[in-house]
Parts: sequence; structure tokens; C-alpha cells
Amino acid sequence: MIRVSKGGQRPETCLVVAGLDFEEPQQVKLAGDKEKKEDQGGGDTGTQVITKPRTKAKKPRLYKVLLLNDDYTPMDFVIFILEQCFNKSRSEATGIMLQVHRSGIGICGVFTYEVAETKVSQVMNLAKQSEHPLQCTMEKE
Ligand code: TYC
Repeated sequence: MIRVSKGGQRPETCLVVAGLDFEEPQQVKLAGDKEKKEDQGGGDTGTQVITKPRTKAKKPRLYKVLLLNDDYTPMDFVIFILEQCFNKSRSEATGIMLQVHRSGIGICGVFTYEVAETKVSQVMNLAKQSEHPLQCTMEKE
């Protein structure tokens, strides 16, 4: 008997790499397995846990990267951030900056977890280097 993964939550340690995902343990019989062998007490049960790659790619969760308004960060710096880190055109960047300036918060983009985390770090590092209090954060879509 061998346990393979199928359906449901993925294990904590699981990585999603190039569309491959892993599935929750499920028992699968292989040729030569003896019926109920592992249920008959002690010793090596002949049971192992393996993970079987999922054939269908699961959609990754997405995260919004948000900019917060403050009274001190120059508007030009926010536009620069939106152009450099989020590949916005000058006019898109100006629109988002003004939206944040007027409403207090705005969306720079929507990304997978790791990409969103990287963008937030880049923005925070650039703001820190330039000694601006600009805040950037991420939130589940
Ligand atoms: N409110 C800032 C100012 O008047 C501009 C600003 C816009 C700051 C967006 C942060 O995320 C921000 N200089």
C-alpha cells in the first residue's frame, strides 16, 4: 500500500512550481500489495507517504499591492515608484497617485503572493533610501 496525495488542502511544505501542485494523502494500491497488511499490528507496515503531482494546475491566490497616502512623500516620488516598480505609464501612474492622495489608498497591481511581497519590499526599500514615509502593503484579493 502506498499513500499518494489527492484533492483538498495541500501540505504545509508543498511548493507550487511551474504549475505542478501536490495533493492530500490518499491510499492507492500497487501491484503486489497485500490486503490490509498494515492493519495487522506492529513492525513495518509497508506503507509510505508520497506525493503525486496534480495534473490540473490550481489557480494561485492573488494579492493586491496597495499604496497608502501620507502628507510628506512628494507626488513625483510616488509617480516614479509606480513607473519603476509597477510598469505604469506616466499618465496611469499620475492617476493612481492622485487616487491615493484623494482617497487615502490605491491599488498598484494584483500579483501572486511572492511577486506581491517582492513589490512591497522594493517600494519600502526605495522609500526608506529616499527618507520618505511612503507605506506600501498587500491584501488578499
Ligand atoms: N499626499 C502626498 C502629498 O500631498 C502625495 C502622496 C500620494 C503620498 C500618494 C503618498 O501614496 C501616496 N505630497
